[in-house]
Amino acid sequence: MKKLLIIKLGGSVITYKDSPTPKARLDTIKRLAKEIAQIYQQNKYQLILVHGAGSFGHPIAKKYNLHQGMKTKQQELAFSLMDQQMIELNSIIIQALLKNNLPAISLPPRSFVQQSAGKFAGFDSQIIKNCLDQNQIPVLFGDGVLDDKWGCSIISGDTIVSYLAQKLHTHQVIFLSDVDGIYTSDPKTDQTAKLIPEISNKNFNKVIKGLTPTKRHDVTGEMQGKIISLQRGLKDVPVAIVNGLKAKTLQQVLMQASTGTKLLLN
Ligand code: IP8
Repeated sequence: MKKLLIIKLGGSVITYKDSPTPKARLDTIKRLAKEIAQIYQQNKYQLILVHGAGSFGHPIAKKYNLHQGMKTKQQELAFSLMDQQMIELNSIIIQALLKNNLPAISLPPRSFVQQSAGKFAGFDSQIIKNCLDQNQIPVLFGDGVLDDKWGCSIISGDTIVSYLAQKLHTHQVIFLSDVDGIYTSDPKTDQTAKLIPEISNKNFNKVIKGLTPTKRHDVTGEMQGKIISLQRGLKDVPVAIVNGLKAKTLQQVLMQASTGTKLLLN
């Protein structure tokens, strides 16, 4: 029986997140595709991949306030353009996976998720199970979706990860970030920030307080949003948050080498 691994490729790992226009980290994507192929070839795991939006989604969502709905013609067009940009990013990733002989299949959330006033209420995960049964690797992503109250809203890849992890019998969730894990404060601006090796129910609230989002280019709450959506969804599923910009971290996590932040809530 294969174990289910859900891997989130963070937007800051697969794109230059601070770029105002879409810009992919092609070399990193290539390397990660190779590393994912090595895991797949071990024949021990079923894989679900979920990727973030980075500069393909956040700047345009922020510019046109698409996380708060669409009312104007300009927003309608921007929503369409954002969705197209996400397809482009997804296609770059699928192509890299295919080059490594991975049977990756794209599942754009906009085609099966509808939200209500920005709130996610789940979706039918049977399609994902069917893909896994056929040895396919479903690839989902944070996306712009229709919203019955606002017209449109954004679903973060993190929400999808925590939903799937609770719906399916998940062995482990791995988040690839552009830093080594969760820190006591933002390691990019605070030199005194310290890596938190483990998050449990005990230190959860304290950790959350230290994570103040910069909101520069991000419409889904950065690390704080990530952890909060994890806490809602992930009970009893081990989570590792590690640096995807460093080679071989994925393998290290699976070999239980202590790296990054481990999170286990119950
Ligand atoms: O980067 C956001 O997904 P995330 C999706 O996983 C868009 O939070 C389109 C901004």
